[in-house]
Amino acid sequence: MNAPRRVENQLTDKGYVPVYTTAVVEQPWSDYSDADHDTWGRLYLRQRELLVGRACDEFLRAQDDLGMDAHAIPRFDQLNEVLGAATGWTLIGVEGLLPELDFFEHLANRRFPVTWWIRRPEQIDYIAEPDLFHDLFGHVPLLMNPLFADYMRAYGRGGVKAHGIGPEALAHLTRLYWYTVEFGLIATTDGLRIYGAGIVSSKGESLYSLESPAPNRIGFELERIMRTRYRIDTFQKTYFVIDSFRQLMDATAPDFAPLYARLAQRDSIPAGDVLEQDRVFQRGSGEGWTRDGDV
Ligand code: HBI
Ligand code: FE
Repeated sequence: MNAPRRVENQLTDKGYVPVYTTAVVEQPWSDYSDADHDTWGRLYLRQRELLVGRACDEFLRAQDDLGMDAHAIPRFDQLNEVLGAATGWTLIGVEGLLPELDFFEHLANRRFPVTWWIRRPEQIDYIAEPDLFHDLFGHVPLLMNPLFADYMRAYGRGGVKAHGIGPEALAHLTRLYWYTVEFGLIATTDGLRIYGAGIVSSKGESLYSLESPAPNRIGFELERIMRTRYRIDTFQKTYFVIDSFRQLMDATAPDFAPLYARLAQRDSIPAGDVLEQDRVFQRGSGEGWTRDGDV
C-alpha cells in the first residue's frame, strides 16, 4: 500500500503536527491487503467487546445500522448510501490530518474526512495520528444520529467563523471539539457512557475513562471547556460529561463572538484542575482498571 504523502509539519498549540495534502482521495478498497483487513477485524472485535456497557447505546446501534462488521474494512460508498439517507452526511477519503480551515469547511458541508489508510499490525495498540480505524470506527457511527450530526455541522460552520476571527478563537473552539467529539462522556440512567471517538477507538482509554480513579469527570459547561487545556500524548486528566446530545446542539446555537471576547480576558485552566463551581461526578471505582494503567 503506498504510504500517505505528508506535505509539512504545522506548528500548532499542540506542537508540530503532520499535515497532509488536502486532496480528497477515492478509497483504494481493492488495494487493501489481507493484513489491513485483519487489522480492522481485530480492532473491531476487541473494541466492540469492550464497548458493550461502556459506549452509549446510540453509538453501538448506529454502528450496527451502518452495517459495519469485523469481516473487512467497510466501503465508503456503501456506508454513504446509509449515512446519506439518515442524515445527509458523506464520507470522503483523505490522506490524514487536514489544515483546520479545510476540515471545518468539510464539516460545514456535511462531509466527514476519513483517513484512507489503516495502521500497521505492529501499531495495533497505539498510533499517534488518526488512521482509518480511528475515523471510521470512532467518528462515523454517531453521524447517523440526527442531533449529533447537526452538532458536527454547526461545529464546522463555527470553525470557519472562528478561523476568520483569529488563532485564539480557533484554539478555544478546538478545545470544545477535543472534550466532546474526541473525548466526551454522556450521563445515562445506567451511569456514565462513552461517545467520544478518541475513547471508543482506544482499548486503554475505553477502560480508563470510566473506571480509573485518576481523571476528573466534570459536567458539561461551555466556557469551562473552552478554557481547559489538554494534552494529545496521554490519557485525559479530565473528561466532560453531557446530559444529552440535545445539550451539545443547543450549546452551539448562539453566536460565539461575544464568548471569544470574554475568553480572551480569562486565563486558561490546566487540564487536571477542578474548580469550585464544577459539577463533579464520582471518581472511577478502579475495578476493571489496573493501577499500572494510569498515566
Ligand atoms: N483533520 N482529517 C482530519 N481529521 C480531524 O479530526 C481533524 C483534522 N484537522 C484538525 C482537527 N481535526 C482538529 O484540530 C479539530 O479540533 C478541528
Ligand atoms: Fe478524531
